[in-house]
Amino acid sequence: FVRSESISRGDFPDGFIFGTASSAYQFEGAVNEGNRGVSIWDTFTRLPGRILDFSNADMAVDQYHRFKNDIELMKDMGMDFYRFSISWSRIFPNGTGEPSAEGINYYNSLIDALLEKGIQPFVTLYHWDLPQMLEDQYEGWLSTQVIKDFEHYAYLCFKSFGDRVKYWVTFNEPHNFALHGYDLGIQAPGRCSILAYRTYQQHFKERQGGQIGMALDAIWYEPITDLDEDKDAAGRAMDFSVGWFLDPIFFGKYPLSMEQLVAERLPEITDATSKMLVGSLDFVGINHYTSLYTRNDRTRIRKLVLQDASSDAAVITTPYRKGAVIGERAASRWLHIVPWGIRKMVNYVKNKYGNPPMIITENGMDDSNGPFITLEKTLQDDKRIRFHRDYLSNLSAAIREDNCDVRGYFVWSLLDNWEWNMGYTVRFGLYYVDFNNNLTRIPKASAQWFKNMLRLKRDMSSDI
Ligand code: PNW
Repeated sequence: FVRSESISRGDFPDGFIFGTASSAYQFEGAVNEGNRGVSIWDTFTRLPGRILDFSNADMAVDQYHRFKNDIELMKDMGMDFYRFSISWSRIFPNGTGEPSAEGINYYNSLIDALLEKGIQPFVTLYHWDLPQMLEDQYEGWLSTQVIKDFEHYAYLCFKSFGDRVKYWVTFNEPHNFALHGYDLGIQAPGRCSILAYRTYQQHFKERQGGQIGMALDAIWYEPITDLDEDKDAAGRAMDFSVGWFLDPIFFGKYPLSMEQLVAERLPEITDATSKMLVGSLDFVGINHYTSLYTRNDRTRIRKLVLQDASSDAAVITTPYRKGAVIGERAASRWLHIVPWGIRKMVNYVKNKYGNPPMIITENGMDDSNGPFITLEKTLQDDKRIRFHRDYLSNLSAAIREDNCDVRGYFVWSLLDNWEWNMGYTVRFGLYYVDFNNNLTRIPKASAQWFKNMLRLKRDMSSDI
């Protein structure tokens, strides 16, 4: 794989955008302020034993009150964009009906403060925090009723913020929240809505000129051997994660392997729906962190034992091959550092879907937060610097050598924050947050690294 000692902004095309990413529930806090309604994550975090450290995000990193300060941090690093999500329950406390002026005001202030500092907003409409009311009324995403409510909410966001927001992500990781929320039940209670895209197209596109995509969680599945059966297996693993959402949007139907293996559970795509679907995306958002080896599950052993959705594809995934691990681990068990995977990932999307515009909507790694880890060590995060240097080198090669149409890159995340089931136990930030001392933000070495790397234009790169 490619490895460059000195990667910089200059290694990317003109106009390539850099930013950091976040989500409302993980960052905002202030859950009882501003007329915000209850979301399914407020409820879920109260259930016993679901979150490793028994925490919730009532406070999180309090960005609701501190966004001006946080914008300074982005500005200081030289970031072009900020990806955040809107909390549906701030806009519609009951999920639907009358919008809340306070909620709209909050996001207006955030967006205006960003623009004032020259940072563009990149906005996710749904990052997992469904209004609780919709879950109670009709089981949320299990009901087609949610499509109308989501459209209503999306319409209001386009109308209120679309004069200033030119990039929209409809869903963050539909694959993830469908499986974890509704199949495995380990995350708060999938399906997808094209109506939001068509609504935008019909009412706002011409006037506002923005772009809409989805952000897919995309693990790269590498065949564990050269055998055809393992290559096919890796193909199925890709179908059941990325293809599940992109095939309908690009080809108007589910991947063949899904039609063959889970026909009885696939919603029907009528000709009319298929027509609505095709072309309902301006860019493909890719949340990419890691890669796994994949082999054919010849005996369908997983199906016998587990009977979960991930066994449907008849694949076995593993970070190990002949005793060697695919890449060094970050703090999270699922996150192995595999820089070449990002290059294969964007080449896969290029080859299968005709090189659509792609944006890396998340990439990053966490360090752990154990009792023996000193602050000094956490702040000197050389591992994270290597991580971004190596992933960015491979991404740059994919753009320059393989002609992949990748247009931007967002780091997960600006700050350490509340990491879902892991609570506050892992830290993904370029900035350290002191949870014991007024949520003070302290730059890690990686923040300084990004600052240098974003300053340098082509041919100015020196050793970083
Ligand atoms: C993302 N994987 O989830 C979410 O969008 C963020 O909210 C979250 O904080 C971040 O990643 C870090 O976990 C993912 O297994 C979870 O490859 C798992 C994977 C990818 C993304």
